[in-house]
This record gives sequence, C-alpha cells and structure tokens, in this order.
Amino acid sequence: MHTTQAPGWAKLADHFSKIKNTHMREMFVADPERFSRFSLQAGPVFLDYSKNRIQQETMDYLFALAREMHLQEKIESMFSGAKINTTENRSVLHTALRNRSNRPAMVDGRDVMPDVNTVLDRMKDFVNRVREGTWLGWTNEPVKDVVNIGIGGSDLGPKMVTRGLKAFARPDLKSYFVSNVDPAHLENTLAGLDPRRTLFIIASKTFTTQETMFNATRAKEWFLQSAGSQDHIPRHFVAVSTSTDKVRAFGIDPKNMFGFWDWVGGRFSLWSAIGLPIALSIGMHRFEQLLQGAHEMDEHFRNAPLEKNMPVILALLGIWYTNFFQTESQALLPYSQYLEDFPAYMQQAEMESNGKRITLQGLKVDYATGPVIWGAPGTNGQHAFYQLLHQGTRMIPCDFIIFARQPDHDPGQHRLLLANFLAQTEALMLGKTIDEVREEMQSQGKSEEELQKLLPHRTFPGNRPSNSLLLPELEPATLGALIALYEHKIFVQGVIWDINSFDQWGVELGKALAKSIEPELEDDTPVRNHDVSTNGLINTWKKMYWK
Ligand code: G6Q
Repeated sequence: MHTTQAPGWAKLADHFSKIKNTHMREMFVADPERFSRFSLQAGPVFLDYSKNRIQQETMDYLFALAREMHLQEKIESMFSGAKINTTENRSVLHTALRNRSNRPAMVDGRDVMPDVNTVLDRMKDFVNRVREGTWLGWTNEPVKDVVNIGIGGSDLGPKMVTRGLKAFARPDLKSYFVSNVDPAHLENTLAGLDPRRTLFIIASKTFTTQETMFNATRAKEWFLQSAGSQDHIPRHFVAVSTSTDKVRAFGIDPKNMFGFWDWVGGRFSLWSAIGLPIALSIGMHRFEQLLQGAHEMDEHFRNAPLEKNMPVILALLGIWYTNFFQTESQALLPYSQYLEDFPAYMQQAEMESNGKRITLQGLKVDYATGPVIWGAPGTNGQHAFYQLLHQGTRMIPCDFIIFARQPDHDPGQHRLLLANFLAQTEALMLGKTIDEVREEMQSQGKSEEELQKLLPHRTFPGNRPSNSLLLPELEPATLGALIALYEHKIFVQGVIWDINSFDQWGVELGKALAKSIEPELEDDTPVRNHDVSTNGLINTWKKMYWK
C-alpha cells in the first residue's frame, strides 16, 4: 500500500492537527504515569521516550500505520533471507553474521551459517596469532601497529567500534584507520610507524574503490622501500573483501584474505570480517560478545510485539517528526567520549539507507524520507550547537545516549556527565517561561528596565522532544546491542516510507563521476565539455596549478 494512502496516515494527520500545539508540560501534568507508559527495556538498553510530543493515541495510530505497511511480515522477510534489496537483487542478512543461535539463515535455499562460522574461525586463528605475537613480520618481530585502509562502510564501522572499545584494547597493539584519498591521511598515519612491525588490512567489499586502491598501493610502496622484496608482503598485508580475483590481482595471496558476501551491505558490515581491526584490538572473545549483544537485539526486534519493540518505537517517533512535524534533522548526542564517532557512523547508516525518493514500486514519494543525521558527544556539543536546539527556530528531535558506568570510571566526573545529560533533556522539554525568567531576574535584583530588555531573550519555548537511552556499562555486548537497535530503526523507517534502504546509487554515482573527470586534470589543456561552472572551475584550477 502507498504510505500516504494507508488509513493510519490520515488518522495521524488529523491527530497531529489536534495536538501539534500541546506543550509537553501539560502532557506530564495530565498523565502521572507518563514515564512508565512511555519507557521500556530491550536487552541492555533502557529507553525513556516520554519526553516526546506524543500521547497514547499517537502511538496507537503509529503502530496501526506500521501494521498497514506490513511491518511484521517485512521483518520476517529480512531475517529469512528474502531478496529485499530489490534493485540489486540481494538478500540483506547482516543479522546472520551475528546469529549466535546458529539457526539456519538461508540465501537462495542454502544455509549461510557454515560459511559465516568458517570465516569467524579463520579470524580467530589470525587474531590470536597476532595478539600472541606468533604472527611475525619479515624481521621475525611481532606486530605493533595495525593500519586499516578502507572507506565508507569499510572504515566507519570498525573505526567507531575500535575507538568506542578502546578501554579493552591491548596497549601494545595500536589501531589506525586511513580512508581519505588525500595522501595526507596515509602519510600522517605512517609517519612514525615501523614497517617491520606494521600490519595492513586492505578492506574493500568490491576491491575496486579508488580511494582504497590508491592508498593500498601507496602503503605497499612505503612498505617495500624498507622490506625490499615482494616475498615479505604476505606477512604484512591481509585483505577483507568479497572478490578473491581482485585481491589476488592486487598482489595479496587469497590465503591472507577474509571473505564476506554480497548479502552484507557495506554500512552493515562491521559484524563481518570488516570487523577484523576490532577483533585485533579487543580480542576475538570480546568481538564475539559484540556479536552476541547485537544478536540479542535482533531477537528482540524479531519477536517482540510492535508495542514493546524498541527499534520500532524509535523508528515511529522519527516518522511522527519527519512526516507530521516536518522536522528536517535528528541529532545523536552520546554522553560518552568513547562514542565520539557514533554520530558519524549512524550518519552514514541512516542517510545512505534512507536518503531515497523512489518507492519500491518505482514511484516518486510525496512525503519526506530520511532526515539529516548529525551530532557530537555531550558535553562538548552543549558549548557549541545546543543554543540552536534550545532557542532556534527549528525543532530538532534529539537522542541522548549515556552509560551508567564507563571504563576508567571516575564517579565524580561521571555524575557530572549524567547531570548534564539529565538537565539538557529536562530543559529542552520544559523550557523556561516568561514568568520564571521574571522571577529569577527579580530575585537577582534586576531593574524593571533591564527585565523588559532581556525577558524575550532569556525565555525558552521548551516542548522540544528527546529520547533518553540509558545503558549499564560501555562494553562490547552493550555497544553491539546499541548499534543493532539503530540498524533496525533504519529498516523500520524504510518499510514505512516504502523505499529500498539497502542500495546506494548516489554513492555509485560519486565513484563513476570522479573516474571520468580525473584524466581531464592531467595537463593544462582547457576543457569545454562540462557545464560552464565545472569548465570554469577546472580551468581556473589549471591556471593556479600550472602557473
Ligand atoms: C556502504 C556504501 C559505501 C561503501 C564504500 C566502500 O554501504 O556502499 O560506503 O562501503 O564505498 O566500498 P568498498 O568496501 O567496496 O571499498
């Protein structure tokens, strides 16, 4: 059914016109049970969604819409390996990578679990050898530095998790991530590294991505300058890819390759061998805990009724804001320095998945789809962009994420972090009325003149929505659950918007365009074959460069 023609959509539109101006202050007064009504636990994640502009009726209509869009059947299709990525004719089974139950996961009538387990076993063997110091470089010294070369899905996931779980890393094994084709990225990373003790992971699903191939070639040159002989390459270069032929052609022996499959989307691939840098950093046992945490969230998503299903609830709240309040963006605010890269990771996951405008039937949508995802860790963001969240003209729904405890726990500082987290969500919801500001200023002895001047500026509208996600401890399993929660949220929104969340033709376009322009930049011959702006820019650059 076309989304906007579903009966639930019209009911939501009507309901929206009735409650769009109701302040959450009133909602909290009207319903003392609001916190217990609008909060739930899924695995290690506790979600309080009571600070949203919703009533029970809102949620009822949203769940009805989800049913009308056949959400439950679609969840089952994904898990059972149906080719729901219709434009690429592929299954979407990142859940199989962390299927710790080992129940069969079928693609084209074949159980993929034996393949998944074989790669995990090979990863375990390799990871143990590197970490135990028995995988030796060409001078028979153990590995000290691991450099992952990959981009997009082959970079953001492993980088975010490795850094997120840094407290579990071995201090004598450092991880680095190089993605940008700007040579400064690789050069600056390699400066100070010892080629005798450096291991490179070339991570590319396709093994054709230009940035990665350029950086990998350059890394090989850097290595060979010291090592001298190609014979030493197998001890220092491993590959993660779906393409054995291309890995071989690049000069990496397929026995040093860890495979994955076309049913794993790049942005959902950290659970596959793309997670190798994570496993090297924290050990295979902890990598398996990460998988286990995600698997538990998968089980919750697959089995919990919609009304008690956390990814579904998060997704529907997003639909409510994007399609009825017409909000444009969504902020992710982890109150954890370890999760510094989480917003960037989720930005790719959500924007690449749901940045679509064509329905599964090939029609142009007549409603908004994926919002702009952005964010930064608290409390840093508070001293930067929160001003706009509190007093700007736009409403930006926020997800606040915090752990009850963190590695290197300092109770005092952590209390301060939590106090800020709580204060922000409360202030966004309550705001500050003119009367409250007046009272505050009067108690400070301000003159009436000053009061009149400052009152409008010091008033906060409030009624700005947020979700609060509370997790017990930052550790592999909880992080796994958190990531899986958001992955499934993305899926649910894709179902409601009736789009394919699993292709990325916009990314492919970028890859193709750069390839065609690059040769035109080789000499100073002016170009005329583009639009005047692009011609102008190319020719101006040529004049600057060959001056
Ligand atoms: C992810 C995207 C994209 C991809 C990169 C790298 O879903 O498709 O970010 O991961 O373009 O691709 P390769 O792994 O093939 O190098």
